[in-house]
Amino acid sequence: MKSNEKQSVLLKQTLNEFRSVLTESIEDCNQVFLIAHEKPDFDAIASLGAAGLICKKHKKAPYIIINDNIDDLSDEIKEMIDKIKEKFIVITVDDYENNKTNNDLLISLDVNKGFRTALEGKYKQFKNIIIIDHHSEDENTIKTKNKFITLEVSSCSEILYYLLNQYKITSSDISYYTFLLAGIYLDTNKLSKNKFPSTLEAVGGLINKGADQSKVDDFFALDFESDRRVHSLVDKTIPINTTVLVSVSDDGLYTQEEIAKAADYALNYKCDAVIIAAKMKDGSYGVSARGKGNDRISIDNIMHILNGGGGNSINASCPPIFKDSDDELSDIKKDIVDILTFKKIKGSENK
Ligand SMILES: [Mn+2]
Repeated sequence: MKSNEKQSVLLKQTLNEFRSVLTESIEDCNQVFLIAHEKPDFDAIASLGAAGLICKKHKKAPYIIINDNIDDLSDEIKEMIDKIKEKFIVITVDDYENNKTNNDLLISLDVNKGFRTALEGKYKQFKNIIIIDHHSEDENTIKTKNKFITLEVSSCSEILYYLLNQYKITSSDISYYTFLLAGIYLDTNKLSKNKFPSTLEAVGGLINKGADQSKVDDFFALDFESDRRVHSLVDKTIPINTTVLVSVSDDGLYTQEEIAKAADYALNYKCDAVIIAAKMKDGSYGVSARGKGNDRISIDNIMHILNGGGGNSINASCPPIFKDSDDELSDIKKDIVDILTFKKIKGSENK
């Protein structure tokens, strides 16, 4: 457990103050658009759904932008999106372009870096932007003064749970609570890491409101073939020094999600951090890093130097890396080792 007993109280106080900005912004615009990061996960979709409920409470029907190719998403994510479509309109970036006005609000959920959403390059078109997120900021953070970004929560779902409570919003469809619970479980690896006093309070609250725990278990049930691939990555893990485990693989078989799961799994070993890089079907290398949250190593910073990524002390990743040399595998390994041994330091950005 992290932080002190006041953490939960403080979170609620700062959220309560932020709420007036959120309310005014929703009320003052023509249309609200909601977006999360590309390749949305449980936390992203759950946050989109809950933010939709907040807009509805303020008499605005939001447009939820999901620009991913639906076929590339997992069955669970597809199921969640289908559920959300019962209440909300889900659109693509093209749809947004055809319907934008000069007084639109964008709410960015579970993401603050501009290049991580399908609206990259279009942020200036919005009159107002609000960011609600739990990842650290850097020079790529979308420019806006209206943001609620804290690293002192498990997930974006946790923030949205408290917002729903403060707005006294209840949903007759318990799926929205189930999704938030799944979001929290994902970003805490089923409450094994990155949890705060407020996280456990949120989990209890969601279960109280009827969140379906067996449904959440279904969401996390392992697919046999995929789990074998996850473990093949874990099997390739080697200690780079006494504290960091690294696995690099060029089979070209893996999904970003599998790479993240391998990193989650390998963090069970005695180490401070894990970095997994593996070639994906499109030829790029996906990278996920996980840390135990101590000060000995900053995976957030490592991902930043490696390829402009980031995260926090527990969870970090960077955009896919394309390599075109004959020896791409050892190139990636060398890049990672160089960063770990301080041979590659990106100027002042090195914390
Ligand atoms: Mn998240």
